[in-house]
Parts: sequence; structure tokens; C-alpha cells
Amino acid sequence: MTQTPVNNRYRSAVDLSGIWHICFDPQADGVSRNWHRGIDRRQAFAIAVPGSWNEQLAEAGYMNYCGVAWYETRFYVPETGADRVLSLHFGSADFSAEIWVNGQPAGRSKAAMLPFEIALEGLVQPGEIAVLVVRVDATLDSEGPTQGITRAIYEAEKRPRDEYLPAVRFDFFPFGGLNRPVFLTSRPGMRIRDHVVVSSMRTVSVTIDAHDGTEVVVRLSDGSECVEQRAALIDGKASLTLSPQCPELWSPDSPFLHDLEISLLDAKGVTVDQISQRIGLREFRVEGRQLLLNGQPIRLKGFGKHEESPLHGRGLNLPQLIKDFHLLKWIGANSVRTSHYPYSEAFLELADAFGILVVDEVFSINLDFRLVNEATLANHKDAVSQLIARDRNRTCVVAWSLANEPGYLAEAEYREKSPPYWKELFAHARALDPTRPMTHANVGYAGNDDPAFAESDIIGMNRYHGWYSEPAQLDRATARLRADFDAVAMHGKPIVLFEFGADAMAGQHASHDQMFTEEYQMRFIEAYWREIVAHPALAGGHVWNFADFRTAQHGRRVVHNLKGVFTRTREPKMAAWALRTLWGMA
Ligand code: BDP
Repeated sequence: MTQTPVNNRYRSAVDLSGIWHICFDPQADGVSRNWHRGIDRRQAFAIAVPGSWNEQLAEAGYMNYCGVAWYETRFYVPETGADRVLSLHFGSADFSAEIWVNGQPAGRSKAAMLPFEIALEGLVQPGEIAVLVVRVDATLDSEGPTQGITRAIYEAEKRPRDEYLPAVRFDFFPFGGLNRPVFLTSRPGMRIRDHVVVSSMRTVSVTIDAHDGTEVVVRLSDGSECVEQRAALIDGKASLTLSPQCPELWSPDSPFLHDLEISLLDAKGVTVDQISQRIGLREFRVEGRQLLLNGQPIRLKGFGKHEESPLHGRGLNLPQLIKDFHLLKWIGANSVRTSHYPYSEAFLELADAFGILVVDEVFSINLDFRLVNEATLANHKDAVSQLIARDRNRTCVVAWSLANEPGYLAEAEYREKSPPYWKELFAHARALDPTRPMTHANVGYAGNDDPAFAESDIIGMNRYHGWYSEPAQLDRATARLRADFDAVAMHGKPIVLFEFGADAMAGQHASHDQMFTEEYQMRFIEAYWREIVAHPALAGGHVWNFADFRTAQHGRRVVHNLKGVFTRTREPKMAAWALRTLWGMA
């Protein structure tokens, strides 16, 4: 279990962000050149961490490079005193990584877009400058929940593997690198190992797992009222429920957060460790065909997004993140799906603070059931476990999305092989978090009777009538959309249209329905929104996409996917103004 790095009297987290060095290793033979002891300074480039290498080092020839690269930095090892635990915390290394400290193997991670920790015990000496080397591999595992392209399947299909540059099976750029900050953390030996928080409209329940210690004290404060509970640890575990007298609720209109503080006490009653987080009191649930927030029906209005920006690539870009949340509020959105992978913890912290409901998606795109095997399911379950472990204490996270557009190739194997796969995957997720509804984003090719619907609590759909079919014919497009809604409404569950949208080149205009113009994008979104509002089974819609984003190069994209209602640099297109009106802001 990785924990968010904390700075307080008992814990410290030193941010190692800055200028590191990188060497590229297209032959993947850096180990034989001893790069794990230190990379080759003559071939190295300076690189910003966090940040993807692709746009930063485009001039050096690495724009489309998605293989192995070696990062190096040095860090000071503090004198921590006895019984402290030093670790390295990586926000993410995309897509997999292997770590060496002072030339010694220190650990590895296959968790794309997810954090991991490396224990430093026995690898470093207090007072020294240690050498940290990270081998990052941007190749996707063919047995991962987002399957990498295999030469074999492309050869069997007689397709060129390089029809996309870089070669991907999804519609966004596979930025490689250390995309989130890296921290050197120090924690007490006797410490809080994990905690789970579940809030309702009246209570906050906390379960604590501690390594040693005798007692825990939990405080919940709203700035004026503070409630406190204590409990003895039994086998390192304790559970408590706090009930404030006049609880102020959390919602998109009023995202009020309480301060929760957990202290661990030793046998003498002395505090030895402490963590804190902000938590909202709220209840989100499915009732019939409705979604209820704090007991009231709520329609999801929002977007699928991407975590990417010019120069940073998928690297954490805090100023842009702040701007995006202001734009979400400006346009009247109340929700976002983290399409198509876990976003940074900074994103979730801001969603809590701005009151944006998050459908949190695991990194699983276009699962091809011809290639699914036991390892795929095991890796998919692992990715779900790690996502839930990281994000389950976030107020903003209201549902888990377990896959995007599986069965995308309409392969016959989808019908036959996917029902037991979904049964097992959804059951696994529910066992880890019985409190939140589960969903996935269905693609039209997988049908309105997609086997995953049987397991979902919320029916998620992506549709592009009027774009990939019925081009520029909104009447025919909306008729097909209504037919899809009617067919899927049979499940008796709330439906959220997780994707609908049209590309628009900012500045391109026409007086008739013409694809790629700002007018057509606007009219497309308005027509879809009318259908969403009119259908009794629809509980919301997310426009695809919040902003234009970079894709791999191929004939169907003009540098970017242009379905953003904002450009990649966040200027609004006509559709953004129209949504502002539709969503009650003007
Ligand atoms: C959907 C995918 C999304 C694409 C979008 C599009 O879920 O990743 O970017 O289509 O084609 O199928 O714009």
C-alpha cells in the first residue's frame, strides 16, 4: 500500500522534482553497459521531472520514441535517527520501471499511471549523496489491461505494425517518462500503515491499520466544531465512527471539506505518528434509474478529459490543472471521468476542493478478447486493486469505471469470453469497495447488450452517430441515439452517456452542417444534450472531450484529436459557450 507523501512533525517528504538526466536505450541493453550504476554522461540529456520526454526532447529526435530510457539523479540521505523508515515514492513511471539505488537493485513497478514505493533500507547511508537510477519502459505489456501491440497479431491480420506513429491501439499519445513527482519520504517505524474513510451525510467512519502502537485518536473538525474518538488497537487495527452535531454536507454547489486527523499513540500515551486529510460528508448512490447525491437526484454534466499538455506531455502541470478546474466551474460542469487512466493525486485533491464528481477509470482500453488470457485478468484485477487503494478515501470519487470500450473490434470472442471475465472483475472491485457503484464505457460495436452491462450499476455508453457514421446528419444521428437509449434502458439502470462529440478546428466556420467546423460541433453537442435531457433513463452526459489533445500520427487526426470544446491551450470554441448556456451558467 502506498501512502500519499506527508510533511508534519512525524513524517517528511522531500520533493526530488527538478532537472534530472536521461539516456535513451533503444536496444534495451543498458544493464550490460552498467547504466544501473550511473548513466553515460556523454550521451545524456537534461530532462525535467515530472515531465514526459517526448515533447521536451523532440528536437533531439525523441518525439515519437516509446521504448526504454534511463533516468538519473542524486539525493542527500538525511540523518534520520534510529527506527525511521526511508522510502522513495514515485507518483508514476509510464508505463513500467526498474529502480537501482547506489547501483543496487531496489525494486520495480508495472503499475502504469499509479504510484509505487521503494524501500531504501540497506541501500543508503545517512549523510551520503545517493545515486538513483530509474529504467523507464514506455512499451505496453501485451498482457496488461491495456494490451500493447504485438507483432504476432499484426502479422496475422496482415497489418503494418507501424500504421500509427508511435504504434498504439488507442487515441491519445503514449507519453513516456516520470510523469509525476518523486519524493524521498521518512516515516516513523511505529506508524499508521493504512486507513480507510467512508463518509455518509451524518458520519465519518475510519478504519486504521497500524504497525505497532497502542491507541488511535481521530479528530474531525469543520473549523468550529471538533469531534474526537479514541480506540485501542487490536492486532494493529481499530475502527471508529464520528458523528458531528451539525454536519455541513459536500456537493458541487458547496464543496465543504472537514479536516480529519489520525494520531497513533504508544503505550505511554505519546503521539508517535499522525496523518491528516480533508473529507466531505456526502452520500452518492443509485436508486432505480436515478443517481442520488445527498438524497437528491443529480444529472451528471461534464467531460471526458485527458491528463496532458503542450511541453509537459503527461507530466503534472499544476497551473493548467488549476485553470481546468476554473473552466469546469465556468462552464457549469459537475463531473469528470478520468478517461482513460488514473489521474494524478493533485487532480483528485482539486476535484475534492472544487466539488467535481469523479468517475475514476482504470487504465484498460479496447480490450481485444481474442488475446485475453488469465494473465490479462490477473493484471486487470491488480490495476483495479491499486486504483481503489490509492483513491478510495477521496470524497470526489463517486464511481469506478473498470474499462473503456472493450470489444471494440466487435470480435466474436467478446460475446463468448467476456461474461465470466466481467463477473470476476466486477466482483473483485466490489469486494474492495462495496460503497461505490461500478461502471464501464461501452462502445457501439460491443452492442446494446454488452455483457458487461449485466455487472454494472451504472450503464456507461460512448456514441458518435453524426460523426463516425451519419456524418453531418444530425436528424439521422439523433434517431439512432434514441434507439440506443431505448434498447439499453431495458436494463432498468441509470445510463450515463460517457462520450459524445465532434472534432472542430478552432476558427473553422460554415453556415451549413459541415464537419470540423465550430458550428457543427456546437449543434452536435446541443442535439445530443436535448436527447439526454428528454430520455427518462438518462442520468447524465459527458462531452468528449474537455480539450483538444495530442494523438499518435495517422491519417484520421490533424495533429490533435480536435473534439475539445477548449483548444489544447484552453481557449473556448463556440461549443464551450453553448454548453455554458445549456448547463445553466448564462
Ligand atoms: C472513443 C474513445 C476515445 C477516442 C474517441 C474519438 O473512447 O478515446 O478519443 O472515441 O474517436 O472511441 O474521438
